Amino acid sequence: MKHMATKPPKSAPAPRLPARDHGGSVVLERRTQKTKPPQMYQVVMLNDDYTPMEFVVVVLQEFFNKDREAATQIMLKIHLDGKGICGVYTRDVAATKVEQVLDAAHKAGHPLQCLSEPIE
Ligand code: TYC
Repeated sequence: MKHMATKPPKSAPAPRLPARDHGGSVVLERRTQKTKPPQMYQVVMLNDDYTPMEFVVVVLQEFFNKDREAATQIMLKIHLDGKGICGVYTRDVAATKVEQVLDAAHKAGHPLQCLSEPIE
């Protein structure tokens, strides 16, 4: 096989066997934590000339759990700067948020665009 679709699984970590000291008691070695925090993704919303401001504010409240004040600030930032961050999530949650926004915008007939991108 020339190309593998996914990486082969990493081999399992060596089992932590109890060490015995000379007195016969069991001592467990301390291991440093190996699990990394997951890669996080920011959901970025883009400005356009057609989507109503009110629609963007409602989307930010509904899908990104912003209160009306925060949603309005984010919408205005996008309107003025061309884009803005709606929230930061794990990959699948970010992908779901993007889908929800695009679906709501499409159903309402607005060209609103958003995307997710890895951070750091
Ligand atoms: N620029 C839009 C208008 O003037 C409002 C808008 C804000 C659109 C943010 C998209 O992501 C957006 N109606």
